[in-house]
Amino acid sequence: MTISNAADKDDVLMSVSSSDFNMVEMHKTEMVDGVGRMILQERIVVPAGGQVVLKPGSYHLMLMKAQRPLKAGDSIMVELSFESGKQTIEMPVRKGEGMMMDHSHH
Ligand SMILES: [Cu+2]
Repeated sequence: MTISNAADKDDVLMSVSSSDFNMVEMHKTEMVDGVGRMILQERIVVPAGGQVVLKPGSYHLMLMKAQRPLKAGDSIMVELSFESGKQTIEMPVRKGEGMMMDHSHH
């Protein structure tokens, strides 16, 4: 997922929520001593005229505790709260997408 900011002023993604999940977090994977660690992000800055790419191994959204069983082909709604306003997007559920990582250090 790519978040673009066409404005001439930085925008900030401040929080993310979904009616389909009880817990949604913004993370960034960083290499710490050669090990990929997920760091909780309080906010993600989208620079003026720039973009932020959300993908495995970098910034990503962590959707946890689904409120209903989800399978490939379903879609979920995610609400992004930016400094400039809210935006709701629909995302498809895909199988085997993303990185399998151990969250036990959270
Ligand atoms: Cu994560």
